[in-house]
Amino acid sequence: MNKIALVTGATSGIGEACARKLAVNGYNMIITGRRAERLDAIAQELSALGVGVITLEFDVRDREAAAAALESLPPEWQEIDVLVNNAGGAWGLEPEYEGNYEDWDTMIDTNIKGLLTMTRLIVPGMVKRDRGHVVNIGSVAGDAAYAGGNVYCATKSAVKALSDGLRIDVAHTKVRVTNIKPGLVETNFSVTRFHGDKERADGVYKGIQPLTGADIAECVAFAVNAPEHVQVAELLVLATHQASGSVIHRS
Ligand code: NDP
Ligand code: 8X3
Repeated sequence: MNKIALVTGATSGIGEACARKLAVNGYNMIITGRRAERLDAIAQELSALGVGVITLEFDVRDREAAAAALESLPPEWQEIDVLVNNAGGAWGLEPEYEGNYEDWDTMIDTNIKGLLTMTRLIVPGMVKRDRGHVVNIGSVAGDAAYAGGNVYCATKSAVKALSDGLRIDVAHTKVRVTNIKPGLVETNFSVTRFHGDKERADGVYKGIQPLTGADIAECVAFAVNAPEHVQVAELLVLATHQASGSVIHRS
């Protein structure tokens, strides 16, 4: 059987692109998200590439649902080789002192606790088999805060800390841990951040050529396909006219 990769948040953007890229690379794919119809459509497309595909519909914030979904996998699919912890997003861009409690909970529960849950459920098997790769989708936002980024930036700083911590905890094994830190990627990210305001979301990518989900998937594939003795610990990937989370040159 081919190697198996599981991508969380594979229904859109970076996760969808990673699922496509890993399938092209011959991985049997487990794709997850909350939207069953998107999962089904993407599964059809990936199956046409000749790989096996299983869809799991669950919310990463629901630990029991995540555990049950993984337990539902056929035994030969439970030996996951690559986990891409991608599900997440930003909700709101208000100053910290005016932030929305619900948005804060959503970001912390999804970007930090959801990622931790998936890691806790899947990495023990990797350690036992002495092989595997965890790719966390962090962000340039985790390197330094920017205006209104406060809690989102904190969650992505947490992804860095959790990636570094896990890398230490599995250093005695052949399990590898990579934190990919993208800059501006045009996906549904900003629509989510602005609670569905598409016009405001489009403004984020005005005057600059942003990255695409496919660009980030290339980086994920680079890390995953590196020789076994090579651990790509971190990759910061920015649009060419972006210098940091807050320095963006627009024409
Ligand atoms: P999208 O909004 O396009 O995709 C987000 C994905 O996350 C969707 O597939 C969504 O699936 C899934 N998701 C969100 N919440 C949950 C949840 N509670 N349970 C399960 N799945 C969930 O945005 P991106 O592709 O841009 O974002 C993917 C990751 O990349 C995020 O972690 C984001 O922080 C990070 N990132 C994005 C950047 C950007 O500029 N776009 C830059 C740096 C990092 P569904 O709705 O079906 O559940
Ligand atoms: C997404 C990139 O700079 O919009 O994490 O926060 S940024």
